[in-house]
Amino acid sequence: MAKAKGRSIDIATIKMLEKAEKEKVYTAFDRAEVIQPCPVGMVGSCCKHCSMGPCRVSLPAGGMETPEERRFRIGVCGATAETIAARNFARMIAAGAAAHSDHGRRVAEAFLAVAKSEAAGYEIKDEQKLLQLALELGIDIGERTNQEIAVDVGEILMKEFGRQEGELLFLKRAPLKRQELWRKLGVAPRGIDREVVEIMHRTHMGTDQDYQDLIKQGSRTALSDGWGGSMIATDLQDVLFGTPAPVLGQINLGVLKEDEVNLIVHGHEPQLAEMLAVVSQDPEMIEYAKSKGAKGINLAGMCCTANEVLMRHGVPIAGNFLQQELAIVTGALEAIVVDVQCIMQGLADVAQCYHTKVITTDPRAKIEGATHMDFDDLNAVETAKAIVKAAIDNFPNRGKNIHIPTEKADLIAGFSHETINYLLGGLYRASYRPLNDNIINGRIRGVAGVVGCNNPRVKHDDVHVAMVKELIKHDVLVIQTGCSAMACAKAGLMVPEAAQYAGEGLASVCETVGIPPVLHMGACVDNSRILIAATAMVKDGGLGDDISDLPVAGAAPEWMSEKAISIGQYFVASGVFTVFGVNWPTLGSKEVTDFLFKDFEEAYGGKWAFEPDPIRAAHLMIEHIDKKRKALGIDKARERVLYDMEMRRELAGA
Ligand code: SF4
Ligand code: MSK
Repeated sequence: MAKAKGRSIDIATIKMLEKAEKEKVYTAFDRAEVIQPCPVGMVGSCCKHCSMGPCRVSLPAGGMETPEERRFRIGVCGATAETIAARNFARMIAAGAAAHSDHGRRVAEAFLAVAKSEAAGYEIKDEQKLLQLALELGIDIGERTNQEIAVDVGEILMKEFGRQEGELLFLKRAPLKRQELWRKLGVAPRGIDREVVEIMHRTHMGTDQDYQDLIKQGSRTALSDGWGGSMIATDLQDVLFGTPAPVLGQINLGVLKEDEVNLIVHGHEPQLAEMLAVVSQDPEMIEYAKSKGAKGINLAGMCCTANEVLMRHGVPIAGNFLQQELAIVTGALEAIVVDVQCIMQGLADVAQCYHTKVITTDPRAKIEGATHMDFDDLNAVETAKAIVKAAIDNFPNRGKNIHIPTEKADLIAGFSHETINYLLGGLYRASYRPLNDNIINGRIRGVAGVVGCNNPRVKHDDVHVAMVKELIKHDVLVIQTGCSAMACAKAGLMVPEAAQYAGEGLASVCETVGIPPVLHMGACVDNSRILIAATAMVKDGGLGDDISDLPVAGAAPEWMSEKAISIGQYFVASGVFTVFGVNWPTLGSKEVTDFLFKDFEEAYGGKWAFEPDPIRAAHLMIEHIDKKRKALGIDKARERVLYDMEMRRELAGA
């Protein structure tokens, strides 16, 4: 019990860890204890880019070295600790950007297939967003059908991946000053694939050996993710499946049901999950489930796929990244259906101890020991039915040792940029004006984006929740995506009642507008929504003329994925101060770390920081927000926030 309690703050997780221990089932929590991180690799000081190495250029014990010692702390080829740390960091960005962007490419392919009527079962759900996108891209609307327009939109955006010159189209969405800065610094991305390939080339043995130059290409590549691949994914998903609007949902392992076929969809791309949401409610499939002794079919989500289907269909979330194996440990999961990213190979091992089927569905992501059932966008209904049927057929195979924890929490999800615009400004004057006004008058101190994964190197969910509570206590409105959003939702922070944890100013705004102090904005690719929201704040006026002027900050306190590094880098290069926890992958080089943590601010207006303690990290963010408030000349307003009845009436009428 004590061991499990030390690993998570989430009761459902603790209960399943205890069950796993009793049943001698080993999960990521156990493996993280057995496998200690390599101290050289952890700080970015190991290079294995050629077979003269691998070369480990770690600092001597104590971290200090003489210039003489430093001369010998180099690889066989002469690569310095700086070059090695920067190369490793750049490759993390390349992998993260590639993952997000390949997601965007698959969505664009599905989008084009729907537009050309080749993918039965899908349809364009958000006509208004399609037309806005078409206008933005200079596409003729006239009397043309939505499908004709969508073909043009899909083809133009698909070309962004293979574009060789010029600039990505969505860069124009950024504040003008930011666009000019990117051009001046030479980091405006040309094409999405091109930037990733160029990092792989530059980091090949004997190519780019200047750490600043390597990081510069890292910025260019990360920007091609945030303002390219991820943004394309988000926009096309919205047009195809609907732009999220607030929806009440439930989260945690308690959403699994003892008397129904439980099916979890896990991964990132929403095409499969969308179709499973439809097919699992098909009366024919429900009848089939009943014929096997179940009362129905219970679809739930995990990781970012969960965010996608919750926002658009209200499908409950079973848990975040570190709960994936624990869902199997309940003994009540018939199938975990996965697509791409953040899927632990350990699922297949854990599933061996229970009846759960692990079903891979994407040709790019197979797992030894899992069942592979190709999901085909062009034959989506039939392939989704076959997957659901496989889960139903597995229901009679359940063992006796079933325990579904009772814990589950309510949350409100679906705060897209469009929704925030509407909620704050109303249907006819949709804008960010009330948000900006409340920042200027000090009721809201600033805005923080807290995102990212879980990592068993730290106590599960603890760092997210502690950081977010500290931020809202100090009147910082928090917006969230990914597994971080799920951690805070489980802790009850995504319902309006959570205003009780907020400072007086933030609480009063939340109560007036009817929003929680912590807003769920979607999945990992939806961090692009945060870029758009930040740009909207700049454009609404009163808070400077660039993202770097805003009193905002970002964090990924339990990060583990290379995608998180790409996200962090595009936020920093867009002008946002960003703090990461757990560990920092360039600590092996003081120069590279100082470059990212200090020099970057001068060039980009944003910079990185590393602080594993959530309270200290929250205060770094608050300090940054206060620094920006001071520069904007709105720091005095904060000191005057004392609420009498008149002020409350004025706020209610705002
Ligand atoms: Fe060692 Fe240089 Fe080869 Fe890296 S590229 S493994 S530092 S010799
Ligand atoms: S799923 S990238 S563990 S947030 Fe997007 Fe969660 Fe991190 Fe994967």
